[in-house]
Amino acid sequence: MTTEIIPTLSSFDDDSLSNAFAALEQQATANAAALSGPEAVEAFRLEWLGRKQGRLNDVSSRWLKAAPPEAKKSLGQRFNALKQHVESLLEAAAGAGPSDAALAAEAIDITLPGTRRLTGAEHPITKTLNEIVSVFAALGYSVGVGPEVETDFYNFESMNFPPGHPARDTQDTLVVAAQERRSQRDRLLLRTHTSPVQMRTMEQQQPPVRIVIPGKVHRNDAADATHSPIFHQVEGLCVDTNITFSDLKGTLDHAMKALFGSSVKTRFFPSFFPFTEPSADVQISCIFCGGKGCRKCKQSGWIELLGCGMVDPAVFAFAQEKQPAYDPKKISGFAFGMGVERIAMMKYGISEIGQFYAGDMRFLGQFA
Ligand code: 2NM
Repeated sequence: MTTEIIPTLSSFDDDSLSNAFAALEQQATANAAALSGPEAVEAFRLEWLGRKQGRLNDVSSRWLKAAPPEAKKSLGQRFNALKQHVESLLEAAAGAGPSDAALAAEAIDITLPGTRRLTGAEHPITKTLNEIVSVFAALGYSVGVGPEVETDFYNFESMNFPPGHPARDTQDTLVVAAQERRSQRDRLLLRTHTSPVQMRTMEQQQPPVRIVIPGKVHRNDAADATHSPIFHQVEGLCVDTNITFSDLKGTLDHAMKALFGSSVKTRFFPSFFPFTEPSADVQISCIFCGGKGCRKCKQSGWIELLGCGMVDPAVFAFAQEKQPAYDPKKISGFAFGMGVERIAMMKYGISEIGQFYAGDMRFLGQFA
């Protein structure tokens, strides 16, 4: 848009006024023709009709004031004609925007009810995982995380799974392809448990250690009602001087009461895990029948829920390679591991593990 100011008028005869006003009209017409978009139209309005700096204001204050009395009437008429012309230009330019029909189509009917936004909720697996973690956090445990793609060393070797152990077989483990060039210990796989994070933690941190590791794990299992190749675990590790099996029993008994209710009982059965010695399976009194015997507990009154044991000195020996303080003659520890899906299924009475991953809002909405 041009920014020429209004010229000074020296003579006020009819010809001079005609020429001066014709020039302004021509300018306004040319300006208006070049307008595109609502901002340009508004700038045009300000430039010509603005109350303080508009050109018409200038004409009125400078020409009209300077005019001799006999020229004022003629000048005023021309001024009004010019103003009308500019206003009609403005109207035409503004009208070139969206049509009334287009505006109506875009309009919002504010009398209609609003669109309700769904409130998000924790997934039942996340919720259960957080509950388990909170129970241990309250006992002073910290939370560790680590990679889901692990090396054979951290996932198996350092956990005392000897070469040839069936768990190392690709029948049970999902491995990363094309790694023939790597040594056995550096080969990558999808972690089958969160225990490697405990070894990584011990390498970084001297005892005492109290840590829980929640996370996703992978097994080369066929999916069925209670198995999924991807599931979640919470594992825990406690290392200090004079940690005993009684500490393990007391800790897990407390944790099960905190998770399932204070009337729940626990019992420990001898078991085997490569990374613990002695090892135990933990059962809780059936939360459905209170221990009397029902279909859920196969009439036994007990339900098996997790594995645990005293950390094997062979595991500490691997930690000692980086942290000499993990001397099995000076320290001891216990470890445990539980499946989050299994606990969530028990807590909420879910019979198909696949429900957790199907993304069906009718299922998930029940946990909101
Ligand atoms: C289980 C059962 C028993 C376990 C052992 C360790 C570590 F790192 F200390 F060796 N982490 N987790 C463990 C022991 C896990 O899960 C069923």
